[in-house]
Amino acid sequence: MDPMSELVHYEIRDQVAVITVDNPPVNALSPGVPEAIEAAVSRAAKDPQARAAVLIGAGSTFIAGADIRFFETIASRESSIERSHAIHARLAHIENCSKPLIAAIHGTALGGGLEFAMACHYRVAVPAAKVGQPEVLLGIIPGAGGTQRLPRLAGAAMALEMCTHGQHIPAERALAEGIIDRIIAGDLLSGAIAFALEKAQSGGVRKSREIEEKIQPRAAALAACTKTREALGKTARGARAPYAAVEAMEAAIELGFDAGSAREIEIFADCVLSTESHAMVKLFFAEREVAKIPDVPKDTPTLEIRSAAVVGAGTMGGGIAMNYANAGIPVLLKEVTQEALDRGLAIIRKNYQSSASKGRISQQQMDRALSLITPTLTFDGFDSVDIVTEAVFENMDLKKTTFADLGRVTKPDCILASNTSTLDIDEFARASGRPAKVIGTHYFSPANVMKLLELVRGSETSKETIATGMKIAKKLNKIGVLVGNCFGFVANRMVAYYMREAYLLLEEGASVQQIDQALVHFGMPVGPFGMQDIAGIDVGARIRQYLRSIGKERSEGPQSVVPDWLFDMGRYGQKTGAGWYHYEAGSRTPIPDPLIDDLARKAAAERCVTRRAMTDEEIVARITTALANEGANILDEGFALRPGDIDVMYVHGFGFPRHRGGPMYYADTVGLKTVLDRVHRYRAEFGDYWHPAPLLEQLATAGGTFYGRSRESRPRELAQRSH
Ligand code: T1G
Repeated sequence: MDPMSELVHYEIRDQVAVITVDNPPVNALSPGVPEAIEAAVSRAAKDPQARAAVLIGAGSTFIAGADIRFFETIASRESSIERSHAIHARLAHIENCSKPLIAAIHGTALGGGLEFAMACHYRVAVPAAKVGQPEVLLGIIPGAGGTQRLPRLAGAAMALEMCTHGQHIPAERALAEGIIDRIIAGDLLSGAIAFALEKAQSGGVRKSREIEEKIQPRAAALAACTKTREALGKTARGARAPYAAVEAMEAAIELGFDAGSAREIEIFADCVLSTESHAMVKLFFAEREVAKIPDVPKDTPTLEIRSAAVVGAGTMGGGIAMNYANAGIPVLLKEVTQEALDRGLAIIRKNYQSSASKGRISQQQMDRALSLITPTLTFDGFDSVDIVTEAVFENMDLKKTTFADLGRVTKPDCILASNTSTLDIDEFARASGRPAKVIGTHYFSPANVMKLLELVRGSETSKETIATGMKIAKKLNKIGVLVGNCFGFVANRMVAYYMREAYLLLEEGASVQQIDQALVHFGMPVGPFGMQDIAGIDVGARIRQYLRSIGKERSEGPQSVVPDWLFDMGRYGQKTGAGWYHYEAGSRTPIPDPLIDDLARKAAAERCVTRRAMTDEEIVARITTALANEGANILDEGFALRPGDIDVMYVHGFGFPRHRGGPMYYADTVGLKTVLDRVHRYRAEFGDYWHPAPLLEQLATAGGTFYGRSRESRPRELAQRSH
C-alpha cells in the first residue's frame, strides 16, 4: 500500500493497479479526492507493473458523489464554472488513460460517483449495488458530465428518468440498461481485477463520450426530452432543477459531447446558486440531523421490537398496523366490537388490494402482510408484545382508561405509544403506571403512506424509550422527529394556524378552489381543503368539541364556523362523498360545490366581514406567514429542537415542497423582515390575533435568519408542557 494520499490508495495486485478511495463515511469527492484519483490514474498509466486499473471504494460504498458540505462555498457563477471546467478536464484525462480502467461498485455510485465511474472505460458491480444521479433532489443537475455520458451509455429515456427523478437504480437494471457491464457475484475486487485483465488482453478501452448510437436517431432522443418535459408539468410542482436536467440532456443530443458539456457547466452554475438548491441542501442535512437528540446519545440502549399491538382499528389504527406488517413485524389489532374490527380489516384489505392492483406490491407480499395482522377483541397476547400503539378516539378519559389497561396487561418493558395528535401525553402516561415507557408516536394520514412519525417526549419518557422510538421510525421506513409535549405538538399546532388562515380567507372572499390551487401552484401536493377532505373534517371538529367540553379555547385566534357546519351536515370529506368538495361515488376527484360559497357568505355576514377579491400571492403569503410565525413561537418555547426539525416535519407530513425547504427555511428566503412586516400589516388589518412571535421580531430586527440562529441560543432539551 502506497501512502500517496490519505484519501486515495494505490497498490498493484495481479498486474492491475488498484485505486482505492478512502474518505469515510461515504467516500464523497471532498477537496483532494478528485485530484488524488486523477494522479493515481496517471501513475497507473505510466506504471510498467500495471496492465489495467481498478477504481474502488473503501468501506461500505463506492463514491456517493460530491461533498455536499462544500456547495455553500461556491460564491459566484464564475467560480462554479471554473470548478466545473476543472472537474470535466480531470474526467477527460482519466477517460484518456491508455490502459483499461474499471470502476468496481458496491454500495452506491451516486452523482459525481457515477460520473467518475462513467469516465472509466467499464463498470462492474456487486448485485446489491445501486447507481444514480440524485442531484435533482439537491436542486441541481449532474455537474461532472453526467448529463452527457449517461445518455450515451443508457439512452436518452433512461438518462432522463434518472436525472429528473434522482432514484437509485439496482445493479441488475443498470446492467440491462448498459450503465454497468458485469455483475460480480463473488468478491468484488477479485472479479474486477479478472475483468480488467480480460480487457487488457483484448486491448479494450471504451470511452463513453464517444458512444453515439444510443442517442440516435436524434429526433427520437429529442422527442424523449419533450415527453419528459411535459410529464414534469404534473410532477415537478414548481421545481426548476428537473427541467434544467432535460435542457442539459438536449444539449448532449444536439450539440455533441464538448459543446454539450459546456452547456451542462453553465446550467449547473445557475442551479447551484439557486434558492431551490440551497433549500434542498439544507433539507438534506436537516433530515439527518433530526436523528440527533442532544441529550440522547447514539449508544443509548434500545429495546428489540419483535412483535407489536395496536388498540383501535379505525383509519389511523389500521394504517399503523399496516406499517408493522409491512416491516415484517407481527401485530395484534384490537377493537371493542366485532363490527368495528371487521370494518377496519376490510379497509386494510382494500388498501393492500389497491396497492397490488397498481403493481406496487405483489400478491405474495399482500398475503404475507395480511397474515401478520391478527385481529382481536381482547387483550390476549398483549403480555408478550414489545410495543403497543394506542389509536383510540381523541378523548382524554378514554385514553386514560386505555393506558391504565395497557399498564396492567403488558410486560414491564413494553413501550406504550400513543397516536394522539393533540392531548397531553403526561396525563395518560401517569395512568399507565409506567410513564418512562410512554411516548407519543403521531402518524400522518394516510398512516401507511406518509413518511413522518412525530415522536412526542413526555416529562418522564426515558432516553431508552426515545432511542427505541427513533429506531422504530427507521424500521417502519419513516422519518422520526422528536418534539415536546405541547398542545397539538408541533405538526398540528402549526396546522391549526395554516387552517385558520385558509378558513378566514374563504370567509373574506376567496373560494375553496382558489385557495387550494394557489397552494398547489406554490408546490403543495394538495391544498388545505383538499387535504382536510382526505384526513376527515370530523377529526378537527371532534377536537374542537372536546375542547369546548372542558372549557378550553383554541389559541390560534378567530375560528370559522364553516367547518363545524359541515361536520353537523355529516360532510366529513371523501369518506362521506362530500366535504369542502363534492365527490361522485367511487371517485376521489374533487368537484367544486356552490354550497360552500353560500356558507362562507353566511359566516362572513355573521362576523361582519366584507368579502373581496384576493390574489393568489396574498393567499400564499397569509398562509405561509401564519406557519412561520407560529413555528418561531414553537422554537422559542423549545418544543422543537431546530428549525430544520420543523421543516422536515412539514415536508414529510404535509408535502410542503422540498424545493422551498420547509416553512421555516422558506421564511428565511422570503426574508424575516418581510415576514415580520406582513405580521404587523395583518395585525393592523385583521386584528390582534396576529401577534408577532418574539423570536421573529428579534431575528428580523437583527437581520438574522431561523437557520442562522446560533447554536448557543437553541435549547438542548425539549421543553415540557406547563400544567
Ligand atoms: N456529501 C457530504 N456528506 C454526505 C454525503 C455527501 N455527498 N452523503 C452522505 N453524507 C453524510 C451524511 O450527512 C451523514 O453524515 C453520513 O454521510 C451518512 O449518510 C458533481 C454535484 C450515500 C445513500 O446526493 O444519498 O455529486 O449525519 O446517514 O443512510 O454531479 O447519504 O453521519 O454526520 O445518509 O447509509 C450527489 C447523498 C451529490 C448522495 C448513504 N450525491 N447521500 O445513506 O447514510 S451532488 C448524493 C445519500 C454531486 C456531481 C454532483 C446517502 C447515501 P452524519 P446517511 P445512509
